[in-house]
Amino acid sequence: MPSSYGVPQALAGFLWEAGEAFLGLDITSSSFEEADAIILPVPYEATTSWGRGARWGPRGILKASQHIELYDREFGCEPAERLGIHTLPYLELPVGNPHEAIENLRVAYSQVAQECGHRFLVMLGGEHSVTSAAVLAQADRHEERITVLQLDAHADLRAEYNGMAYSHACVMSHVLSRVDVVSVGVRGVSKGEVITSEATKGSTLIWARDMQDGDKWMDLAIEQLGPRVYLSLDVDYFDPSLVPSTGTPEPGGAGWYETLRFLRRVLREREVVAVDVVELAPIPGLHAPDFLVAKLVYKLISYAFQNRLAGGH
Ligand SMILES: [Mn+2]
Repeated sequence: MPSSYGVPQALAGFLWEAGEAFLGLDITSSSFEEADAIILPVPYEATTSWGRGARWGPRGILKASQHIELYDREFGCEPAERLGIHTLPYLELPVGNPHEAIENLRVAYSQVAQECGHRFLVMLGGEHSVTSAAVLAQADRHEERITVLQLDAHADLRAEYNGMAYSHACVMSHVLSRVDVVSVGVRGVSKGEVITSEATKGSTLIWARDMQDGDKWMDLAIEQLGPRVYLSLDVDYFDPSLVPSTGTPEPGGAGWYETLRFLRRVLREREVVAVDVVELAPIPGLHAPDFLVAKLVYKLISYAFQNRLAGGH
């Protein structure tokens, strides 16, 4: 019997809501079983502290993605034509108890990752707390310690925030015992977080200010990465002139091209086990940020298969 919305039988026990396909790709052109990349949209939001709307991030990204030119000058081809990309429906989590929701996601994500095997898994949030569920699930799947590369204006190293341990502001403090964390683009942190980072061997902060003087920050960041990397991209990493659509915007963020150069290197020089893109809170009528994030997801998938795309076969 086909499961709800065509998800594989092993995933049928979770709560799915009808979604839409990344890039508007025909679902038959990229089935779950045959796809090279799997997109998991998780429209979860419960603990954002200021601006709200991250719940609408996955929908904003998927809608904007339908307007992307599929041709990519960097590879001289249409990556979407050469790679199978499958989008799962929206994964719904219980709201009300953040701990329960994130635990629920950890179980669901583990199962999705299991079904994905070595294919490229991209989770679309939702608020940043979804990352801790994915990171813990990935840490369980790998014997060697993995590194989380977090692109984010914030360090997310608080033990708790507004009385909540499972807040979006605490993501990295939860996983630091299991993984190393390299945060890039940091510019809005508490004194306590700086002290925590400096006292923790597996924690590195690359400050946004230091990214203004050429690309040497990229070498520093990549040197800190172990062989296996989980990449988490909080869109507030970008300058708010590019992406104002996020709950806690900070001035002085990163631009487009240096980010692409960096990500292409990371996906070439390390094994990236999975990625997420979180905290986009679309502003009605303002399409540019949604489009930027959608295009970034397309770039990430293309970079994950850059050898195949550059090889021309
Ligand atoms: Mn952030």
